[in-house]
Amino acid sequence: MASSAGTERTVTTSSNRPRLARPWARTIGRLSARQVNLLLAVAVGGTVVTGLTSWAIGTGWARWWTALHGTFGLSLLVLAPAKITGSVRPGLRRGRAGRGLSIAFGFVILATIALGLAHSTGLWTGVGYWSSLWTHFLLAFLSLPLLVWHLGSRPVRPHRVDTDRRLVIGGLSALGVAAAGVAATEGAVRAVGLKGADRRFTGSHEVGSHDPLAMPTVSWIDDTAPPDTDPERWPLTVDGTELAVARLAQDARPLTATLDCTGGWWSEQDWSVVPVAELIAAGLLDGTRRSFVVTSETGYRRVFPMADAASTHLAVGYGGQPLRRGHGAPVRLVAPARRGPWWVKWVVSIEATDRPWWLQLPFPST
Ligand SMILES: Nc1nc2c(c(=O)[nH]1)N[C@H]1C(S)=C(S)[C@@H](COP(=O)(O)O)O[C@H]1N2
Ligand SMILES: [Mo]
Repeated sequence: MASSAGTERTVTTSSNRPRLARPWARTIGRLSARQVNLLLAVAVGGTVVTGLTSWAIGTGWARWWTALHGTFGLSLLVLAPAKITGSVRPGLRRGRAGRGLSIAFGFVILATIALGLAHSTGLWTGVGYWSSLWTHFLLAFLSLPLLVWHLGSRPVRPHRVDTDRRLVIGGLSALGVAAAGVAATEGAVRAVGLKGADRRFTGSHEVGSHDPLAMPTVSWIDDTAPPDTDPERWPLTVDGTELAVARLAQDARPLTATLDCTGGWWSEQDWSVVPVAELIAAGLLDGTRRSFVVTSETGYRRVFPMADAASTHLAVGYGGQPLRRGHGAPVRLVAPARRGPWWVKWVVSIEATDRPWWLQLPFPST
């Protein structure tokens, strides 16, 4: 405890640094090193929860989760100076074991935040597969084992004295400053007319709308297009009954819908579709069951609540042309209210099931 009081003083009265002028900085400066760590832990947890949620949501609510995610993320930056004076510098001076890895951990976090800002402002959206948002996610994912190691190598038991008024006020100040930072960044992006200005409510950038050739093709982790996509011989079944792609193509009608990839881009196309509900009406799919599961030729699959039958579609083309292989030819899913991972490509089967849709990984594992 004595050491934390000492480090706390370092922050506010260190002679060779100007006194922190703004009140919010003072409330953060008054925190002990242990309290800064506690707030950082809360902020990291907040970024993970809000980040994954904003990713999973395909509706207007995503906007709030994205804003909250930015706020938690920036609060890490707001707390960073206090972290550096309170524990990084003293730790380095003492020559703590494993400090190399700790420094690397710090840089991974900073790079993650930088990529998040690059994506949201549109200053840099990445190169092909390595979109700034996807790289942001990969680094965040990489930082989690580093975080576990970092915490494990510095075991500190929480003390009740840490949770006082200063902690609450300091934490709220950090979040408040971060929220103002998010709002200011958004405002600046709009004022300057950066690419980030026309992002969708999910935070994604527009790419190749109404131009199928310009729309990216994206596979989740390691899935790749099946070698043979001959529509004549495509083995599509609905509840076990074969359904010819030609028949789908005959019944298809236009639907304008937006594919919004979790990699950070969206694209609107005029799809040619048959709603899953129509398969129920035709007596092919058992609509009385709880859910339906859509499986790709590659084994990739998603379970949908049966209530989604009207808003989920089998697509055979876009922009008046058949689908390209990379875009899921000859049959893919179009699920306008859901994010990219639900738009199963190379669909070979749709089956009714009583398995609840929420009993699956939130994101596909392959
Ligand atoms: N079989 C299969 N379907 C898939 C995927 C995949 O990896 N395998 N990726 C999903 C993701 S994450 C997105 S964003 C869209 C991308 O569709 P596109 O390649 O036509 O742009 O397909 C979805 N459907
Ligand atoms: Mo995606």
